[in-house]
Amino acid sequence: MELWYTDQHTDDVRFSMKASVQVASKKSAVQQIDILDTPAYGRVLVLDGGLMTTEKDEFIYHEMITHVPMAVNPNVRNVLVIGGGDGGTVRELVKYRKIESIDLVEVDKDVVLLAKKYLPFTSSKLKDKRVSVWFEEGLRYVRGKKAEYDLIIVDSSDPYGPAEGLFTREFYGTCFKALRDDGILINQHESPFYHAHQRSVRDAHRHIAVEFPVSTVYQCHIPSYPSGHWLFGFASKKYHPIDDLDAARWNKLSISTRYYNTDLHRGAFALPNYVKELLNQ
Ligand code: SPD
Repeated sequence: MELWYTDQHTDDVRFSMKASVQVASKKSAVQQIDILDTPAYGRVLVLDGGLMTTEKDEFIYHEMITHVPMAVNPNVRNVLVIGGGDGGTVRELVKYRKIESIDLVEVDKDVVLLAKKYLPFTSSKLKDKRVSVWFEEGLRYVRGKKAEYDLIIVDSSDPYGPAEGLFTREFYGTCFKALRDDGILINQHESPFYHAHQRSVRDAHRHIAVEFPVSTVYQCHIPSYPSGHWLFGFASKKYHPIDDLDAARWNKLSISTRYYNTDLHRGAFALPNYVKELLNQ
């Protein structure tokens, strides 16, 4: 008998991958966590039935959420990652010697524990001495922080269930206060493609644009995510994502990446018309 995992992308669209074995299954205090081995996508992490990350294409997501802001602001020293308990974003951040501290705030301790055990490459740098892991709700953690961070990365799950509060105007306002004067906020911004997700994309963009003087989105292709067309939000108090990109300086760092490069950085901000219309509605 064959085992298949299906991610429900919309009421009318499903995405299935064959699985060879269910490696872990746990009902945590926050959500149902499953880890499966699949021939096509390697080991995959599933939260409450929804696909979060796969060994095959996680590099695209984690490189794009990290290196875009790091190539724009050379002075990043203190970083806050909200969500991201699998460790993929931290793995990319620790490539920068200038970063002094990374606070990872993950609501579900079991995600971190299971990632350490079953996703060894993705979670490999959670033990870096610059990393502190806090098990708390992101919104609660960031409330009351004032000008502490140069970069906040919101590496959340989808905008319902445990991550709902991370797509609200209140949350973006607290992030603005927690950032220094040249701070950057990056958030995973969902897919603009299916009608079912467009409202959350538009609302998130609208809420962020109220708080930050610079606010736009950039895109990449993540095959295992709904429609494959994925957006990230780039919001900043000062830096423009392309005008302030210093490609020569970033390339001199010789950071090894499989997806991100500085040509792609510029191109990622060139948006299809349907996305521009969605954001401007
Ligand atoms: N629909 C899937 C969206 C998941 C975004 N977050 C993934 C977390 C990987 N660190």
